[in-house]
Amino acid sequence: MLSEKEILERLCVARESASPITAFTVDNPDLSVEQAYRVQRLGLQQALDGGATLAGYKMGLTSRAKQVDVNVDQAICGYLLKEFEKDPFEGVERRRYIHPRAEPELVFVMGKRVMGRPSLREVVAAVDYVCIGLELLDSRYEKFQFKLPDVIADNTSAGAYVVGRTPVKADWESLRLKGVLLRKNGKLVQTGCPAAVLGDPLQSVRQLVCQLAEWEVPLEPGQLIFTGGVTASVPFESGDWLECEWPYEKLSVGVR
Ligand code: 0L1
Ligand code: MG
Repeated sequence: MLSEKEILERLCVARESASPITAFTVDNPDLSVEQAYRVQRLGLQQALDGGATLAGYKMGLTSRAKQVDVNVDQAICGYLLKEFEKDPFEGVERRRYIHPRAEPELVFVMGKRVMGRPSLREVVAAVDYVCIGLELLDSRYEKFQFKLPDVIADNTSAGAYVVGRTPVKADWESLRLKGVLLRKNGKLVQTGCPAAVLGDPLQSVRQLVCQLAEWEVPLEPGQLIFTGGVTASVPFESGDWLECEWPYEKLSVGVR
C-alpha cells in the first residue's frame, strides 16, 4: 500500500508532465475516502507552502447524471488555486493537460465568512455575488477511469478555470432555473439548467461548508466556489474555442 505522500507525489508528476497514471484503487482497493481527502489536503498544504494562493473550492459530481456516469452516489469537493485561473483573452494551452474537458458552472463568490452547518438562508446571507464560469477538468488517470477515492485524491480532476466578468447580485433563489448553453466552435453542444446541481447550486455551497467544517475550515470573504457542472462536460483540443452563455453573460475562451 502506498503512503499518502507517495500517492500525492505520483499525482503531482502526472499533472506536471501531463502523463496519465493508473488509478490507485486498481492495486490498492482498500484506499478509503478519508485517506483520499488526506492526500488532497496534503496537496493543498504543499501548494500553499510553495507560495500558491487558495482562490476557493469546487464541488464535483453534483448532478445525478454525472454520479451515474462514474458510478458513485455522493458529491465531492476539491480546492482551487489562483494559479489555476485562466484569463479568457489569453486562453488555455492544450499541451498542459492530459485529456481536458470543459463544463459550465455557477460560481458563487463569498461576501462573509461562513462555517459549520449553515441553513440555506445563512448561506444566501454569506454570498456576495454569482457569475458564470467554465471549469476545465483534467483527470490524471488513464481514460478518465477511477473510483471515488482516486478522484478525491486527484483534487476532483481540477485542471483550470475561467470566471465570468458579470456579477449577479439579485434573485439567487431563482438562478437555479436560468438556462445555460455550451458551444464549441460556435456549435451548440450542451444545454442545462442549474437545478441539475443538487436541485439548487446554493445546496452545493451548503454541502461544501459542511464538508469543510470536518476540517474546521471556514469559507472566507472573496473565496469563489465552483458549484458543479450544469451540463455534461465536453472534450476540447487545440484550436477549439468554447463559449458558455446564460441570461447575464457570454463567456468565451480559446484553446491554443
Ligand atoms: O467537477 C466535477 O464534477 C469533476 C468531478 C470528477 C469527475 C470527472 O472528472 O468528471
Ligand atoms: Mg466541475
